[in-house]
Amino acid sequence: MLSKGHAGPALYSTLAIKGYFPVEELSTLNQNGTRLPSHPDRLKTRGIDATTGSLGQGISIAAGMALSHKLAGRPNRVFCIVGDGELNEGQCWEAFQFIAHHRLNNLLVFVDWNKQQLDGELDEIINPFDLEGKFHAFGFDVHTVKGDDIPALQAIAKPVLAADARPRLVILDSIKGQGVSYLEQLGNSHHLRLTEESRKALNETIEQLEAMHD
Ligand SMILES: Cc1ncc(C[n+]2csc(CCOP(=O)(O)OP(=O)(O)O)c2C)c(N)n1
Ligand SMILES: [Mg+2]
Repeated sequence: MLSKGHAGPALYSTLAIKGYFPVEELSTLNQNGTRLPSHPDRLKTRGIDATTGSLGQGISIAAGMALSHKLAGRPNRVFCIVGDGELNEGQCWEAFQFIAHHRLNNLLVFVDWNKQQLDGELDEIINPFDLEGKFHAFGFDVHTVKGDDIPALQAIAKPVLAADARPRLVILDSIKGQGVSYLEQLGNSHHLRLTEESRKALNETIEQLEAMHD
């Protein structure tokens, strides 16, 4: 569940690699008639469980799914990614309280703590203060890891928790645009205007990545 629905393209790439649709279809992103609109739409795309993009709603849907699995005695697990700017939505905190209250430990929440949101630094817009402390106070078993530390993430995500365990939440200490030095260095890369300079920098990164995977 991608609660920060504006990151749809990242989810589409993963779904394509997993075989939900052809990789070639990724280039239709946002075009008229595409099955891949910038924000996920469950009626358009195979593998998308919920329509998201209105921030705060995805985590609430994830909580409902997890409760439904639990009530029905199903072993299914739910994974949900929430943005750190998304946490400005009060709805998120209602959902977190609900998740903790119902011990929905079949739901694993990831917070993409990239310290930035749409139009600037988190601290300048609405300071989230001590995220770890807040989630702990809300009843979660909180883990903070580097966003690209795959072995650490697997170690946290794989184990199925005991029925009475506190729900688990992972704060991903991440960098917006990570892996693309041009984007990492931009103050705000939420929207990107394609100029000669940015096009050149992005093409160079794509070539480097392609060379790495050849
Ligand atoms: C309810 C709602 N309010 C505002 C927006 C506009 N909006 C889209 S992305 C975004 C920033 C979200 O920040 P964050 O979750 O940190 O995502 P990041 O920029 O790090 O990808 C905002 C405010 C929205 N999509 N939904
Ligand atoms: Mg952010």
